[in-house]
Amino acid sequence: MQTQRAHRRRLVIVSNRLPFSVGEADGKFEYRETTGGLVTGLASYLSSVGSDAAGPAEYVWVGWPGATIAQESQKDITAEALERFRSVPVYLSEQEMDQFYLGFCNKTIWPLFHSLPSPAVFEEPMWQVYRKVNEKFRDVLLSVVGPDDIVWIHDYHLMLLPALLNERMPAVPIGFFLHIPFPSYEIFRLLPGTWRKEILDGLIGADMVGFHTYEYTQHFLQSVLRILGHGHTMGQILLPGRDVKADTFPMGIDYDRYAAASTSPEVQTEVSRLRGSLGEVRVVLSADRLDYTKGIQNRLQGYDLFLEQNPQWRGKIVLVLVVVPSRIGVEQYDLMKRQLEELVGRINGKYGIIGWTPVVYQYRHVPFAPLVALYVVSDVALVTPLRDGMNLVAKEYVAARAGGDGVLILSEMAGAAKELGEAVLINPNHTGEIAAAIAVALKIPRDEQIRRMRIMQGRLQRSTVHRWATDFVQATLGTVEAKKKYDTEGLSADMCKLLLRDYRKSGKRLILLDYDGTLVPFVREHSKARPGHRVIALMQKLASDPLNELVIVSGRDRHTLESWLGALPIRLVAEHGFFIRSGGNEWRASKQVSGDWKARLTPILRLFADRLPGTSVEEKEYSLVWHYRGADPEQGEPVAHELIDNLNALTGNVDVQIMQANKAVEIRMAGVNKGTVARELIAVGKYDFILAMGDDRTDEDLFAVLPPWAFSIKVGSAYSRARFSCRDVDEVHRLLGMLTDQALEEDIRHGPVTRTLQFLARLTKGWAERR
Ligand code: GDG
Repeated sequence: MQTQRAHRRRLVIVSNRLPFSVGEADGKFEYRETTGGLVTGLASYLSSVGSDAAGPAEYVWVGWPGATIAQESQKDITAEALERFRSVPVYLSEQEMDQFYLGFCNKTIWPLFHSLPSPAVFEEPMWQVYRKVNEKFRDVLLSVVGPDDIVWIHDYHLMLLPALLNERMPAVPIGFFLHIPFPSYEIFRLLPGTWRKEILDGLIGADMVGFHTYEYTQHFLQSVLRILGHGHTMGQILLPGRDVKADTFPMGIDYDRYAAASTSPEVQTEVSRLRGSLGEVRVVLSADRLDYTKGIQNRLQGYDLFLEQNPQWRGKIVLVLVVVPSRIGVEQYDLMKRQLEELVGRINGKYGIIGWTPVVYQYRHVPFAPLVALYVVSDVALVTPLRDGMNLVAKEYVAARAGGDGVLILSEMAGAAKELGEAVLINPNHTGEIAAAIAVALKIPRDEQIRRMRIMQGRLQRSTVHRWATDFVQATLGTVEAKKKYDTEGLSADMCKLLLRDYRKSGKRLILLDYDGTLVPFVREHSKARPGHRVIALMQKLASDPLNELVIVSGRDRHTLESWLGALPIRLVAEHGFFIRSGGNEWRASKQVSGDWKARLTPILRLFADRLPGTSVEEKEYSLVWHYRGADPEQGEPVAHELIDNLNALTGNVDVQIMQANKAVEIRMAGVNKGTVARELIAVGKYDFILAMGDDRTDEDLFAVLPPWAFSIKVGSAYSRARFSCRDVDEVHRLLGMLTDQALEEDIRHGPVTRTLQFLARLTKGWAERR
């Protein structure tokens, strides 16, 4: 199913629905263009794809074709979809659609993400199918996406897809945009543990994750921090080997299309027809898909209350209630429709008189021109969702008000409220507020209506859907540069070959290794990071080579190092260089100092440890550490800054240094660091090979003093003075394993190096695939 390839980047759009639907009539397939928000919204952007040299050259759309298609017909439909709609269908069975779309998407994610947890169901079979369908999308994408393409995945149906795809095509830039709100952590965590983790892991498989509002972006980042433990800087989440950016892109509309249509002859004819049938009344418009999140019931109740409180308006106002059929077959929606109709009937029965019906109700899809005509005839638009990702109807109403009059009543729970502050903003949960807002709207003088409308129009005119899509695609493409950053820093097969060759050639080697985060992974309790058999065996092997001088350079206290590594014939450096022990000899201090300051500062650290649960104080001979790895992930950083401020104030004339380390604040003697020890060792050693590995800021001191030819390797991602970087502790082990591999040694000494090359290929396989 390989589609045509182009030289310039192609944009691959992925969404649950394709821009067309397939149906069968008289044994023949019929294709109908769909008019959903996304399709219509993107149309103007897609029509310009190819015209901007910086953007993609062409596009293709991947998604579900709107019906279950028998296997024997799929080939023909695939061919026609590509030809006519630049689309590649993902075929799903009825059962899959039932569990995936009607099930997990609409019964679990939709209510929960709209902060309405009570209708949400949590059913394992639905989740399993959700996963399976995301994998099906991935499989289709693997046959469509080329190495130069950019992929833009849309919405809550496909939240696992970014990671599934990134795993297989790590070099392809992936953007993900969520059209609905991202809920607060308290709501998101209602998802079962494995699901919520997998969903977040799925999303951060993208290079760019976009949301409509700043609030949703923050909610997402908070969940990523609290559930996955990944912090961020200005929305940039640093992961081992790659960065992910979360950012806000409020979706706009095709402003000119609505503005121009509103004065077009076609719409004007429709407007006259509408005015004729509605009569001399003020018109309030309500138009949305049938959905409980849209707050249609509250709106009707608010209107009911308005008519009750303002009898003078009876007979002079009409609410045009357009409900667009949606999710037909989902019980909850069917029930809601019945309830709505009952409510409309009640209001009409309560206030209606011959010649005046308070609510004019329509349950059907309204095509573009009649919809714009409704925007044009309505004095007030009543948009009151209980929660809404953005809400484009509100924006379309504003765009269609060519004369500048008209009042928008907008729920503050819609994303659009962030941009449309000049509307009459209401809380939709309070019927009284809705009723009062209608009364207020009807009294706003025309001048004031125009003033507010013009401000909103100006804003929407600038932030169009075209700009939204361009910004998003450009931002995602920008991540290609970020990916390159890791390319050049990472351990390549060539660098490994060089390292191995230099190692073998050399006659005297110095190997400097940090302990925590380099040789062993971090654990919540720092006293529990004892080395396992693998580490001990590796150290033993390295140390047994008489050409090697192996040094563990740690910030830990000497007693811990002694008890964990003391049996090995290696050099130990404790407290960041303060204590040194060579081979089996005694420890010696590198500087004679007084540690009096400790007695004064320990109580402060203890106070902070009491204040923030999960933190602890580590007392060493010449340093003190406050560890906060076990603390609430959001509170750790700010409390650490507060502690540092306090300590700085108290240590102005003491010879100590206050360091922010990896999830720890450390106070230690000034003038001694890992670099000072390394410099001493290098000065006396005459080494012709030096390897240094470390993950922490304190290791930067070490990297800084090494000769330029030394192999310095930073473990993990972040800026570093090291020449190279590797991903994690596991890669450190593999690299050290490579140095001590006997078979390779033989190989290199005695001839064909095929085995070495095979080994290197294996070793660097993971690295190569990631880039
Ligand atoms: C989701 C989020 C977010 C087409 N036919 C009719 C009709 N349309 C068009 C409207 C508008 C679109 O459908 C509806 O968009 P909304 O934004 O109002 O709502 P959702 O469909 O729930 O869309 C939402 C959006 O994605 C984009 O990210 O804003 O928050 O839930 O363009 O013109 N509209 C009406 N009658 C029709 O017959 N009223």
